[in-house]
Amino acid sequence: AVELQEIAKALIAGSQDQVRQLVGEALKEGVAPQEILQKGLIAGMDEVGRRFKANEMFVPEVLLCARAMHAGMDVLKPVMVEGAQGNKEKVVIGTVKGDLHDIGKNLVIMMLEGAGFKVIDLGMNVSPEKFLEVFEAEKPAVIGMSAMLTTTMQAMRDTIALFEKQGQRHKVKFLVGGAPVTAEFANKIGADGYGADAGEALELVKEFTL
Ligand code: B1M
Repeated sequence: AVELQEIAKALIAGSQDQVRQLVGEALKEGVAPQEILQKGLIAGMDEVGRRFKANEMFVPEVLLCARAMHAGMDVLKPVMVEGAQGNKEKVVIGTVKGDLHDIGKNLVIMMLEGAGFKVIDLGMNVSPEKFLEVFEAEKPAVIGMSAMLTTTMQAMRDTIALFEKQGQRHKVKFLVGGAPVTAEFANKIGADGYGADAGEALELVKEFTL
């Protein structure tokens, strides 16, 4: 049987192939995708974060780990979104300007798609102007913004301010999240909600679209 810890170890080692293979095996053995995600992939990335902070790991290695994480998520995704009824409302989501972290955002997308929401993923480094342009074209019910740096969090405020300036703010709900973001910050910048993790993000989007 695949030990979920092995998945975490393979991720820390930055081995895409091994992560892909182990996640596939765990799924075949009937381990729940949520458990593989939490105790395998996220547990591994937590350790990477610890080592990165302690200067025991550096950007090139962390990039490999991020690729391994994505490889594992790609295997889980079809299973997690299986059977979803895709008739729910539209959500536009992106990582804010200046920020190149997309793993958390992609997890939020997986949860939303799994619940049947139609997600338009703008990727990373999304400017306030881009959010507005896509909002006007797509008219989503919710806009989700992710930020992982204390410096890029401010772009969330800029985005909401731009919508206000253009008279569009009341037409959409803003959901924000990412490691440095707090409920207090979300409140301060006038967002409608803060999701501490992908599960909370889904609950809030459900509330917003009731
Ligand atoms: Co960077 N990085 N990184 N990094 N990186 C952090 C964020 C950092 C905390 C590491 C550290 O020093 N301890 C630190 C930020 C410090 C700060 O500002 N407070 C940091 C730094 C400094 C940097 C660089 C500046 C390093 C450098 O170049 N010297 C640089 C910046 C690049 C840029 O963005 N302009 C950089 C680069 C990178 C890589 C490219 C190497 C890589 C990203 C690859 C990628 O994403 N494709 C990377 C990584 C992987 C990390 C860590 C190790 C892991 C992040 C991650 O994916 N976590 C991270 C350390 C850490 O977080 N402890 C770190 C796993 C993921 C599942 O969690 O993203 O938190 P998370 O998402 C969660 C929740 O936050 C929430 O739900 C998710 C699932 O539960 N959530 C939302 C996220 N978005 C949400 C949106 C929502 C709702 C919930 O609604 C819309």
